[in-house]
Amino acid sequence: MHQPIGDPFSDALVERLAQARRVAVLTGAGISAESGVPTFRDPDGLWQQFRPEELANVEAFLRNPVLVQGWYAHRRAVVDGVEPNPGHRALAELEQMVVKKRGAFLLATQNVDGLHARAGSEHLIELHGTLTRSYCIACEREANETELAALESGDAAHCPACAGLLRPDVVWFGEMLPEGAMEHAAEAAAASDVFLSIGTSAVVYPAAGLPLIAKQAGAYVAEINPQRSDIAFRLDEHVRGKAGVVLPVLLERLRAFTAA
Ligand code: BV8
Repeated sequence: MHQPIGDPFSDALVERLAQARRVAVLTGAGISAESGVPTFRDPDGLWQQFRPEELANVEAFLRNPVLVQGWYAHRRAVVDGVEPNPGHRALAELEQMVVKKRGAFLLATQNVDGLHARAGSEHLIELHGTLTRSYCIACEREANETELAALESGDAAHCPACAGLLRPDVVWFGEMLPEGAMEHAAEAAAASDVFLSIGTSAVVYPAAGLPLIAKQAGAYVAEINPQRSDIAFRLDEHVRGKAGVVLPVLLERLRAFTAA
């Protein structure tokens, strides 16, 4: 099949994806980069000025709750000010395409920005939780809008019910993922015909193990990323490109293939 210029996808990937009954996807911060949300490890990434050990763990939070709550308040403000990009929307369309032909689709994201849900993805697992919720570390009561607003004020925010500290509902280093999240994602990866790993450096486990679980189980696994990740050499295909640019091209190819 003739590949239009600027189309980095192999015919093999397009054909397999068009004919796939079960599709699973893992995304990382890279898919939100074109919405204006900084990634972690890129040169302008979040962790250039801070190290994950200083912020994304319980000890750092207890040592300096104002700093950590402030970092998340800043990230919430960034996310509130941006929109899902064509990459997020292309994945929501791919889900509809697969589900419409009675296939199985699952998107497991490491992102906590809520943009996949805002783009319309429904078969979605937020492996590392979400910035959009906070809760009290003492009584686990979820913070409401007013209490969240207090968080934005820069003070250490406390639960009105028990004065415990409020924390974001995200998974920090050394913490377990939400109950059943990894099991569900691993099951979908192992059952998938095609697995897409998009916008992730694939360095944080257990999430980064999902593409390898899919590969070991016989799926066709493609990575979509301007760079090659640490696990690219173990996958079937590396598609060099920005998610917001190439995913819409992939959907165009799939629509053309299906219409042919
Ligand atoms: C766990 C949420 C069981 C919060 C995050 C010692 C003690 C304890 C645990 C460990 C240990 N040693 C190792 C571990 C396991 C640890 C881990 O993997 N550590 C790593 C650093 C070695 N994992 C854990 O702790 C996990 N829990 O294992 O529990 C346990 C418990 C106790 C003891 C032992 C085991 C929990 C990990 C979750 C951490 N939370 N985030 C928050 O967001 O603040 S991690 C965070 O970074 C993300 O969620 C993501 O998972 C991770 C990686 O980031 P990426 O999303 O990949 O982003 P990155 O910037 O790295 O890369 C961006 C990519 O996009 C790049 O490749 C770039 O090229 C590309 N890109 C850029 N632009 C674009 C693009 N791609 C496409 N289009 C573009 N336009």
